[in-house]
Amino acid sequence: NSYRTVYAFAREMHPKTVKTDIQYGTAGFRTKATNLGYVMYRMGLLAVLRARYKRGVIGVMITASHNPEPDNGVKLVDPKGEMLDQSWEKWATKFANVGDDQLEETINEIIKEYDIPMTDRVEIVVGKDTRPSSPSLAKSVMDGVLALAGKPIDYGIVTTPQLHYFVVCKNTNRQYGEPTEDGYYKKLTGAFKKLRGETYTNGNYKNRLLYDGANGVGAKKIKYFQELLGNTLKIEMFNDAIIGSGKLNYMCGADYVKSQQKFPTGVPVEPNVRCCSVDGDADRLIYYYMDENNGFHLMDGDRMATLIAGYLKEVLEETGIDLNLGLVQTAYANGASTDYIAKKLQVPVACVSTGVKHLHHKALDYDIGVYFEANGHGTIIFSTNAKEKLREAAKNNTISDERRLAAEALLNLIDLINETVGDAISDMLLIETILHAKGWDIQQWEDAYTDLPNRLMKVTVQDRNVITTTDAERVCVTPEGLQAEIDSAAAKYKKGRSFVRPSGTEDVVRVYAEAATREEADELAVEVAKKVH
Ligand code: 16G
Ligand code: ZN
Repeated sequence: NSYRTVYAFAREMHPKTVKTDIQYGTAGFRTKATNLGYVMYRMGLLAVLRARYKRGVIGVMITASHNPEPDNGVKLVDPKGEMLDQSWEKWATKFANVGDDQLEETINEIIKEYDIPMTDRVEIVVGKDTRPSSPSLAKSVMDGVLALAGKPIDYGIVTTPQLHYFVVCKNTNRQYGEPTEDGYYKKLTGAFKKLRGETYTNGNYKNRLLYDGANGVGAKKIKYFQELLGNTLKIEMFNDAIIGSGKLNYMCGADYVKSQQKFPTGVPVEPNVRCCSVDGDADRLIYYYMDENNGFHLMDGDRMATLIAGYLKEVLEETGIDLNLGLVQTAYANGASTDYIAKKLQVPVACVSTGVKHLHHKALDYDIGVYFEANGHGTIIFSTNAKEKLREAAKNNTISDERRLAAEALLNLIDLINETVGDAISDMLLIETILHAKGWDIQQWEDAYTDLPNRLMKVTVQDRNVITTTDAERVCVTPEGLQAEIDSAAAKYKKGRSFVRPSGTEDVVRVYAEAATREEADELAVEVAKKVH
């Protein structure tokens, strides 16, 4: 076998311009957009190989999420809608870093290792965010797909979760939904309207929400929801600057609000009014409000997780069906949220390493698996067993109306949820549904528990990989002795907890600390950061 065209294309149109190696990290490749042309071409090649190996449709998403506008990135989506399997990440890294003249050889190597049939005419779905660099990078991906005789399907500008949804629709023969933007909007808004019923407000819940689109794709796509939902939910959108303005994620968006713990620019401050922000590819969501004293209140991924898990538990009990429900968090979850979930809600909690793929994987262990990172990325997945039992119950005339209706409500919730990956807009509709059902305003939601003050710091070291961890990143293994020092530092503070881990996306070590007071959390973080140096 020879893949001459692959080399010719590479040499003439997508030559490798960067000498230093890059690594397929937690969320794929991510760097300055100007350094990514050849990487995209090669990911097009790899997508075709993966699709032929899996005998399914593979997705390629071009985005750098919450990062600044001049950055870009790429991630591959597997047939079930999950992130590229970890066992292939090394191939992605290899494909990105070999010389142009080694591409043929590398392709032959992977074909041989996996015995990949090279005849199938596979489809590769390609999506991109609103970055000015994205169109030309998408073209590079599609050139790679064509070089190996795959069929690229260009979805244009879409959110990351929309792309995951298209991949799953195509691979399940449309059982999951229609693989079109329209199909996606209709599925979500249809379920939302059924759940809301005839009364748009309820108790303290008002159907008005301020929405920060981060000047990105989340702003473009919310318009379809505004139109389809009308007065059911009045979404007032802000931060929809034109493409190329440089304002993407700038002082707004979910990452800014969560990490700066600040109200975004561009959204009017109205005391006690519910607001939310999405990030640059609309897979993260954060809620917040400003009180009448200009105090800022943040409702992060942990808050959403607890609200959702608590509500699902209630509805599940009403159905009378025995299904196991669990919640998955990371070490960054606020200790107060973990306490509340485990002790008050009595829902089992698991802790895994940072990164969506780890959370998603663990959530598959439950019939109903809720997962959220504190940064606002999360979703809920339902097992086939859960879906079957709920469908049976919804049709069963021998059980009480209450039980039947509860099963129906859960089925509608499943339709509202994007099970493939965290989806800011779908999560937002879910939160709105729950607050509406409970008749709660945002303050009542906040009343569940009080966050422990916490502090996140970055430390730059010569080699961040000297730090290794275990037990879902909560325990530091090397350098030897560091964990003991962290333990003794944390023990000095009331409710003190701290951990360190090498970042998967930046060349830094991250330090997290929480304690009973703001001052103590800050002190603990600084103390641990000094030990890392
Ligand atoms: C990536 C992850 C995100 C994680 C973050 C941590 C995906 C799709 N995204 O953005 O889940 O929270 O990395 O970054 O997995 P860090 O390793 O630099 O702290
Ligand atoms: Zn994102």
